[in-house]
Amino acid sequence: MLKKFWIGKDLNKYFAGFPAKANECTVIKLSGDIGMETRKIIHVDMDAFYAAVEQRDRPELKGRPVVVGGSPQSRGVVSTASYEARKFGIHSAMPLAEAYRRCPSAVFLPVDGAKYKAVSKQIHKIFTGYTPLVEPLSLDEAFLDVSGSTLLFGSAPSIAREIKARIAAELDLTASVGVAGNKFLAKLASDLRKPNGIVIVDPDRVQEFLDPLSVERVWGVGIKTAQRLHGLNIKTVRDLRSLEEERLAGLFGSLGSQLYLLARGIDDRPVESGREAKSIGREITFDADIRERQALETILLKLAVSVARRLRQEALKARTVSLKIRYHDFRTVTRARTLAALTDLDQDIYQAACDLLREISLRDPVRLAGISLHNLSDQDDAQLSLFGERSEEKERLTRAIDAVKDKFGEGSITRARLLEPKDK
Ligand code: TTP
Ligand code: MG
Repeated sequence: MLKKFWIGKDLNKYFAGFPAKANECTVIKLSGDIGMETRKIIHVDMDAFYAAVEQRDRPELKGRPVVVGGSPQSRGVVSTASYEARKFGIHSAMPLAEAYRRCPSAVFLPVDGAKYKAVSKQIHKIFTGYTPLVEPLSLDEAFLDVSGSTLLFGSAPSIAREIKARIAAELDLTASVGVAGNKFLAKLASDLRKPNGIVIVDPDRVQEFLDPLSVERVWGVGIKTAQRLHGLNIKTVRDLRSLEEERLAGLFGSLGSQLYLLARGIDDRPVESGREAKSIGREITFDADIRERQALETILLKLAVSVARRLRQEALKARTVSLKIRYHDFRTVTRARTLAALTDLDQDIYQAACDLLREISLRDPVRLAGISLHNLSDQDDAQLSLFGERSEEKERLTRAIDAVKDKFGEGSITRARLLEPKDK
């Protein structure tokens, strides 16, 4: 079967001539929001960034302890320290006076924000040579989704190696890089062999990779949560996995449900590269697993009504509808469809989601369904109806329903199919 890759506005700009049109109506694998089984994420984090830039620009500082943050006589704190200075126990956020006490022979330098910003721009430019889906976390750190780039640039690990090599050759700096199937794992990986490291998480050995790590490394676990977990004798990710989902949710609320998934290496957060990548989505985890298509379609309707309403509240329209299904064993598939025209109507989104559901096997029970909208725009590019019925009429009806909801609340009007038997 011919595999089609979605090429949105961004990607078209980048990879002109690739065999797909942005506005054709086709079932696609949406780069940036594809199922975790195929997503390829790279996390890059520069080593001792401010200090490394200073050492590069003043070669006499290479190999010496360098502390960036200001004069040791000032009351400021350390922004960062070179790896040579870290051997003395100096680290970010430590008072400069304390850093001086630990290593009086270190070179103390002021923070040159403009310079680091300029270098950061150069690094970003290298990233966007491989994918437009780049999400910077700070001046020296970013996620890249290269799922749609491998045909052109090779495997994710080879892209990661190339990026490291280019940062070294073109900027004379080193970076640590993680490659994995999601953001959580990629960020963990980049941190494991610092400085100048590369860690590739084999999708088949995620649990092996995660289990020995301490719970503090799990996204969302701060000092307080770590203390509570230690109190329960939970020290490693392997220990964390022994807690049942209900128990974790009871202990930590929604963070608990997140920890349950992360401990199993599951993280669906997409790489968000700015306004164009902004998405609106909603998902529901069911109380009990579902197998029946009709029950799932009812849930899709509820989700479609909800995300379409959000869209209209933000005065946006969407071109791409994405459906996520998670099975009882956490396998997750995502399918997306680019529509022929922008829409903010419940029916259009519901219809697209139902079409996508037909692409997905329902042999196994499902524990979660989600709809997300991508390729959002505040421009009205077409009055065309997508699915036959006259669009104007549907729009008028939708506005009227919104007006009632604005006035009387979200529950004031509900589609008959969404009513529970007891409501009838
Ligand atoms: P980090 O990536 O946290 O640190 P780093 O790059 O210096 O060292 P490494 O990643 O190898 O451990 O932060 C990036 C830059 O952000 C850092 O060079 C300086 C700045 N920074 C601060 O100004 N204050 C802080 O508290 C931290 C943590 C970083
Ligand atoms: Mg860094």
